[in-house]
Amino acid sequence: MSFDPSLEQSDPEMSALIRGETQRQFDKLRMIPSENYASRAVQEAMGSPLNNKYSEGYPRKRYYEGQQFVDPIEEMAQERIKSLFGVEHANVQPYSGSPANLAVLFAFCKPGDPIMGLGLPAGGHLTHGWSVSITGAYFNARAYGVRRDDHRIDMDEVAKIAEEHKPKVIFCGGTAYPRTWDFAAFSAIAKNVGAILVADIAHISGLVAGGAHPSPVGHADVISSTTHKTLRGPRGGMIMTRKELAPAIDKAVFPGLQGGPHVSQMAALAVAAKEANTESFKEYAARVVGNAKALATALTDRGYALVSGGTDNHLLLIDLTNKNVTGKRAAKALDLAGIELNYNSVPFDPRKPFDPSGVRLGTPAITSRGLRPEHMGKVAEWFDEAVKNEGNEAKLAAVASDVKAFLRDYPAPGIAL
Ligand code: DSN
Repeated sequence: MSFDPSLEQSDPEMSALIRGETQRQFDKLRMIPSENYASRAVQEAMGSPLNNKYSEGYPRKRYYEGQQFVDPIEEMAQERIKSLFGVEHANVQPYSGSPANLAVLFAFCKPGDPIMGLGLPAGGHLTHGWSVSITGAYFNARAYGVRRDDHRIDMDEVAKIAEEHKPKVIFCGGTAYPRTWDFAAFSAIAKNVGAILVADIAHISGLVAGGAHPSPVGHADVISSTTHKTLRGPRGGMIMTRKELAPAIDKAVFPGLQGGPHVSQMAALAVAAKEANTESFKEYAARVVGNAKALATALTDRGYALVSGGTDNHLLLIDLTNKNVTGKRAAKALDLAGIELNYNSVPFDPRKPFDPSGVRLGTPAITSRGLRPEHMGKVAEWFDEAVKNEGNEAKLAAVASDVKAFLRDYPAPGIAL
């Protein structure tokens, strides 16, 4: 063995697991709406000796020496994110979306302060004040929901709760809301009650960057996000804001919540932001939405009940009650059939979250492989075959083999086999 063996030489067991996962990502229709394929360039930036460096502080104000290359790396990530989204300030240090949201709360609230967010069962995120999260345990959170008839956020209800609860922070954004966010309406409500409006665009940041979803810039006081979903960057988080709120955000991230930033993650984010600031990324973002809409139509034609009746963005939420299968059983059957998604609660779900009525799926990853709206009829057909044949392992394996054969012609970014 050489002084510095490869992973394959040093740890063949782990190497085999990583190879297996890489092949799995190539062979399947990956339709978890929060997942994607990061490019080879993004992955190269993540897997480098940047991993070895500690850099507490911010560029030009560090607590450790040896920042000759790290400072320009972080500055490059900040500048590229600012230019991509058109914001005054970007903090690129949050380890992911959950710490980003906790940092925002730490910046503007004291423990016990009132906050508001979309409830988890209606498609919100845990970190917007749901009871089992630290954000629900340490703050006095109230949730708004969606209407029973059309599954859209009822802005009158948001305004009413805001007036009663007087939140310091209002979150908008979610993980299973298939419709456009009305950032201007949220901003008016937040201003009326003196709240900080936080737009968590984790799911849609690539769509916002690519112009396929309205931007919260100019409406939200703070914008939080992950960087690995539709944006196709590294696993990570970021917070964008105006100049006057920047010191509070920066102080809350470091030293408030985190120690040394992950330098590889910041470098990879800079690479992803460069990739996203292109015409081809704009086309990608538009195609993500076009594919989701085409898939929604194809599934509706096959009798599937889409929450809210369709989608405006990258994701679909399906209530499977009329198909006599639970979300969990369907998700497991679909996985065996080569279609990877997740079971998910639907609004007003009578079932428990661990075995809910719905499934959630989306088009960011399959669009990264070059699938187009004309392919969505086929995807819906495979989806339907899998759901109808839940429990029939031979049939599900046959679908998986068709899916795998089809995908051979569609290269996956960042995957070399
Ligand atoms: N896990 C993410 C999602 O799937 O939406 C949210 O944090």
